[in-house]
Amino acid sequence: MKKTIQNVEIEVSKGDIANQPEIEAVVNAANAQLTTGGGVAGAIHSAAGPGLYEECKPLAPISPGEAVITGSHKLPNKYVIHCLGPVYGRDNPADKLLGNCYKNALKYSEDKQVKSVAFPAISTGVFGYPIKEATRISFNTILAEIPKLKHLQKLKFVLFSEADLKIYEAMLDEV
Ligand code: AR6
Repeated sequence: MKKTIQNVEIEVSKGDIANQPEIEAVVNAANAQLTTGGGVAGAIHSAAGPGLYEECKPLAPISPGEAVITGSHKLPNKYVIHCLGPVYGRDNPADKLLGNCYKNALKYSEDKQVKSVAFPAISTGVFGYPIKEATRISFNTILAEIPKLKHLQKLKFVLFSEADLKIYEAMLDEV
């Protein structure tokens, strides 16, 4: 499902964030040490190869809400933007910290004049953020940021399950 908002095409689709060849920058749901792990980070690091962690190492640790940008190594993209989402119930205020992830990721993409970016549902896996609430925060943040971006033409949300996709589709339908 797609919708154009202020000249940026917003797409929600089901898939693997590590397999988005048409996208210039993919976002990683990282851990503080920027090491590989499970979920999104595991998929991104194993597709990118060990060079990604070598590049990440000197940039760690990062705090909840922060982002860093690296090359993509063996991934089919140009950049990886690593965001540390809040652990739900531990890192507060969770809504602000999660919003900061999207905001900082878009700031880095704008700095690099990125035209297309793909986000996973940050914090909604191992970090336990309830998906509906996280979806609302991601949309509110990107809608507030889009008017400030000169280069972005496409923003894609890549969801891993049919259930998560339905929640994102309902949200995109509303905006
Ligand atoms: N592509 C797109 N979405 C995915 C993929 C994939 N390949 N794999 C999982 N998801 P998570 P977090 C979905 O746990 O909650 C890692 O171990 C998943 O279903 O990857 O921010 C890190 O090292 C969920 O909806 O990220 C950290 O320690 C969403 O992506 C920690 O997990 C996020 O799940 C980060 O936890």
